[in-house]
Amino acid sequence: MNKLTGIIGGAAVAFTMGAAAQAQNWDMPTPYSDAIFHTANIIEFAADVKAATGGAMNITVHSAGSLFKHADIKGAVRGRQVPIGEFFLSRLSNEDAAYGLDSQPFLATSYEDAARLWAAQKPAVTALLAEQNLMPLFAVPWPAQGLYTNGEIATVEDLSGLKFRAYNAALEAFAALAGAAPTQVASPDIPQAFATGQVEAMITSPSTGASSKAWDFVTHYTPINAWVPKNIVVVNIQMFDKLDADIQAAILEAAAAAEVRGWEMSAAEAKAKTQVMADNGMIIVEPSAALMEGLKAIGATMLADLQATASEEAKAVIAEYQGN
Ligand code: PCA
Repeated sequence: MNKLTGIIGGAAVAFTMGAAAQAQNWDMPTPYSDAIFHTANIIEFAADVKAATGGAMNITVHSAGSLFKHADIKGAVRGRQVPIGEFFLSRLSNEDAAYGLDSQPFLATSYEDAARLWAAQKPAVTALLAEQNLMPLFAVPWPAQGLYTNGEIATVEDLSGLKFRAYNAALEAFAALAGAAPTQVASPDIPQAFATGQVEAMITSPSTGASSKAWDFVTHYTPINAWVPKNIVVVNIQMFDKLDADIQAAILEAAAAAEVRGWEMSAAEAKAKTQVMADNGMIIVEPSAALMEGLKAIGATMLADLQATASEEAKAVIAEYQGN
């Protein structure tokens, strides 16, 4: 139908020929549950696209890894099994360090820093993704990452030997350098991993802390604000290019709105979900100066390691970010 539309001459004609007859249906896999604000934001994005196109573009969101598992979403969009999908951007750090900079401990720790980092990172990420026929639509940060433990953690030494939940390579390295024993656990499996003793501590946002009911398995939350990692929504460029110009424009406009809205949702979450954890009996402790000093020293080691091995693109992003 797309080819035919192209042959008979064009976007505007096809678009006005009747939305229902021409309706495009896109399936969109996302990794996180409906309880997570990223998913809510994406559902709103899909609704915006549908409204703006008069129903001609219908994006069905398949959340919580129900269509493709998190690890497979990028490949599914690249391989045109689906036209669009969401994933945790720094998962791709093994492809190029430029993807992982938002998960470098203490490189960018506030929303202001995160916005500057994304501005520096976006051209590099866009160029890298284009090599795989992918285009970013929008990226939204999680709240700053904090520490979940049983008992108070006064210094880095207190983390020694703890079985530690990790979600990417940077967190695994960070935990290992802190003397902990990291294990990769996907976010839906967090409660189970704590319940079975597979892990006993973690670093994640208050969003994931609250959605996984951290109060069932840890006593303390320490907002170390270690980094502000992002989820990204990408489209397959070839599949996007096949759409009518009006629909493309509607998607880009809804994406720009979703990015703004997502950053606002994230900032509101940070406070609200920390409060949910307190209301459920968790003890919220400000980190000691000694703990922060120790953790930042690990961050400095990791950044030096990264600088030694990173692509020129990644190093240029860091330089631009730090120079601003
Ligand atoms: N939640 C996700 C990624 C970062 C975050 O805050 C997780 O814990 O898997």
